[in-house]
Amino acid sequence: MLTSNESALTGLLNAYLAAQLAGNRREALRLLVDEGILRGIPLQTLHLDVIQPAQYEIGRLWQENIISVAQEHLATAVSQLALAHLYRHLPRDPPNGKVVLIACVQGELHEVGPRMASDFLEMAGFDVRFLGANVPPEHLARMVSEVRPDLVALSVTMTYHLPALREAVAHVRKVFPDAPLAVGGLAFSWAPGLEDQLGVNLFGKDAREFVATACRVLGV
Ligand code: B12
Repeated sequence: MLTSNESALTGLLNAYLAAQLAGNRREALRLLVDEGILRGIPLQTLHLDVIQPAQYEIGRLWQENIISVAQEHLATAVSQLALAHLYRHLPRDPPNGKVVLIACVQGELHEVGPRMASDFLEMAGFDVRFLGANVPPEHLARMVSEVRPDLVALSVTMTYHLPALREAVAHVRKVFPDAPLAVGGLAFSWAPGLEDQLGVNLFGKDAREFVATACRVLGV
């Protein structure tokens, strides 16, 4: 039996998904703001219980050939706009003085997850440098040596990008041997335990767990 909150959220998720599939950006934003923020739904809930599952559902529809690649692109563009819009409204804890540099490994194009993770880290007071998709390891390392972040976080969705993750880790360790490293993204849910083989720490399965682990590990 769903509680009224759960069924309101399910309704919002379905309406958001419909707006995405129709490519209706105004309606998607209206739903998140008028039916979400203005009704007191926390931003974190809109991210993790509306936008993220909607993106996963888009993936399922695409995999099953119910929607085309073009429709997936249209839908993802709606979520990118939604994240940009919600960014202005993020409640932020006071700065905690810790810098996190977060990037997708080379070849990895799935950037919505680490982008959402960046927003969650900012809400918790971290100073975040988000590099987005497909970051070549040598350029990642160069920025790491310039910025000297408190945490380097790498996102991997496709398991075939795990060699690129190894490369990225090796490059970062060359310039900053003690850099704390966080890894995450769907690749790890498809290959559990992999982080141990890579000698890196997994920081959680979603943005909320990531923030909790980052706070614990960095003593915030
Ligand atoms: C949008 C999308 C794309 C877009 C990405 C656009 C963009 N700008 O990001 C494009 C079109 C580029 C794309 C391409 C491909 N995709 Co794609 N894509 C998706 C889709 C539908 C949504 C991804 C998304 O937005 N997720 C929402 C975010 C919020 O969730 P998330 O990424 O899991 O992130 C959360 C956590 O994982 C975690 N997290 C993420 N990063 C990190 C990092 C750290 C350190 C930590 C601690 C946590 C963490 O926190 C995040 C927030 O809570 C997924 C479906 C799915 N199930 O994810 C398929 C999916 C991932 N794609 C898939 C495939 C197959 C591909 C392609 C190979 C397709 C092709 N034949 O070309 C290519 C590969 C591209 C590449 N080189 O990387 C498959 C993968 C299947 C598999 N088992 O391997 C999926 C699952 C679709 C499906 N069901 O078949 N894709």
